[in-house]
Amino acid sequence: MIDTAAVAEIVDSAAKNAKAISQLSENGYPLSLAQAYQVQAQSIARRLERGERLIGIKMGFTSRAKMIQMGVDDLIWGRLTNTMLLEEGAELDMKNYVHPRIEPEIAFRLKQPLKGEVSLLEAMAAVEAVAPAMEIIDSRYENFKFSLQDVVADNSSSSGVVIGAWQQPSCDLSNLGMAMFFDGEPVQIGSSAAIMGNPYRSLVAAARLAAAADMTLEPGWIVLAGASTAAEALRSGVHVRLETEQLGVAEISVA
Ligand code: OOG
Ligand code: MG
Repeated sequence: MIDTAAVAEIVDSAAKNAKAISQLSENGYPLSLAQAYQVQAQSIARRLERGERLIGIKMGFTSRAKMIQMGVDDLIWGRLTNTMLLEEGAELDMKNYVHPRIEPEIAFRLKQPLKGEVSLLEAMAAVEAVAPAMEIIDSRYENFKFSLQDVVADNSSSSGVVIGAWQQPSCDLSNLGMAMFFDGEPVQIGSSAAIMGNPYRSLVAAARLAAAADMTLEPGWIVLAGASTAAEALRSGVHVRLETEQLGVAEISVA
C-alpha cells in the first residue's frame, strides 16, 4: 500500500522549497492514476491548511505541441490557488522556482457552475469573461522529466499564472493567433485552434475531469485551457509578452 499522504508531503515540500525531487515512479512510489490524483488533492489540501484559497483549475496536454514536448498524451488537470496568481507585469524571482517554463494560454472566468458532462454551448454560456494568459510551469522533478502519474501527483506542474485584461466572451476563440516574445523576439507562435480545436472544448473536458474528483467548477473560478504551443524556459532578466489576436496582451518579467 502506498501512503498517499506521505507522498503528498514530499511533493508539497518540493514545491514550497523550490527543490527538485526524483520521479516518484522511479523511487518506490508506483502510483496508479487515481492515487496520483489523490496525492494532488492531499498536497493542495496542505496548501489550503496554510491559508491558501482554491481559485480554479488548469488543464494540461490539451495541444499536440505540449504532448510532443513532454512525451505524455493524456489530458490532465491541476488545481490553482490564490498564491499562484501573479500580477500582470509583475517581476518573478528565479529563486522561487526549480526550472520554470512559460507557455501561452487562454483563461476563462466562470459565472455559472459546471459539473460533469456538459455541451459546448453550456460551457460557453457559463463563461463570464475570457483573457489572454501565460502559465508558469515548474515541474518539481529533476530535469523536468516525469511519467503521467508523476506529473499529476505534482499538481500538473502548476506554479504561476499571469492573466491579461478580462473581456466579454463575445469573439470566436477557435482560431486566434498567439505569439509569445522574449525581449521582443518571437519564441513561440501558434493558434488557439491548437487547444483541442477550440479552447471551449478544454472547458468541457475540465468539467468532466473535475467531476470525476467530485468537484464542481464554481462561479468566479478561473479555468486555464492549456498551452497552445510548447513551453519556453525562463531565464533571469527576460521580459515576456504574449500577444493574442482579439484578446490583447499579457506580460511578465524575470528579475
Ligand atoms: C505539465 C503541464 C501541462 C499544459 O498547458 O499543457 C500544461 C507540464 O508540461 O509540465 O500545463
Ligand atoms: Mg499549462
